[in-house]
Amino acid sequence: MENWSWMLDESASSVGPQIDRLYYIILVITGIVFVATEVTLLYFLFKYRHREGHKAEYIHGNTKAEIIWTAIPALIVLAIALMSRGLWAEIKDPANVPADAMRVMLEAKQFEWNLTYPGPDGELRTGDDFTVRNRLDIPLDRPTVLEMTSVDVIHSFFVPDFRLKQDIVPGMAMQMWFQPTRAGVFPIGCAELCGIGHTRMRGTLTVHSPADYQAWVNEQVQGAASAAEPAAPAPATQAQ
Ligand SMILES: [Cu+2]
Repeated sequence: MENWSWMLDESASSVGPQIDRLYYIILVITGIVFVATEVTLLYFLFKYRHREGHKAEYIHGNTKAEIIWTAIPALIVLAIALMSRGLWAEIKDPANVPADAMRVMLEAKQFEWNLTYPGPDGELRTGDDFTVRNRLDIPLDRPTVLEMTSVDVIHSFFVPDFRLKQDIVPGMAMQMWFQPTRAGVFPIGCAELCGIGHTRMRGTLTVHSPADYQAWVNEQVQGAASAAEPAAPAPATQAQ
């Protein structure tokens, strides 16, 4: 609790500052509405309290007031939608994914994240791809785009430090890109109650320096190759 703060932690992705800005704008608007509503409530509680000799009277409402208090929130919500629309499209519209982005496939299922990486050839959907469970490892120097699918129910891929969250709906292909701004290890969670093991659906996002990322890829590819080898002699030992 020593580092506790009212403010958000420093973000670790290129879109973080813009999302934080929207967050604080919405926090200020809802904060003002909250305080104004509560103050008004307390005022009326006091003003119309029970007093001897005062009789309650029937009033029918006020159309003008109702129009005003419906229109103002509607305009505020519309303004927030328009303000956030551009950033949403920038992150999630496939047309805006940078051409040099590294493509990683993310398959959500009860209760894990399976991530398929382009192997040493840098191309996804080729023979040297490899799949890792609950680990998203990416290089610092370039954008990453996630191609997200779910095999069972709705999950939500959530990286708080990157300010990214995306529902993954079965039958739909979702995309989201981002560029990390610093190396480090960040938690991944599922933000959609997706079944009994929902809370186990956690992972880590590791941002490596470019050289470290290459080393990690080589390690995974070699690991996959050596894991495949001992599988062949297994029937012979069983036959003894
Ligand atoms: Cu889930």
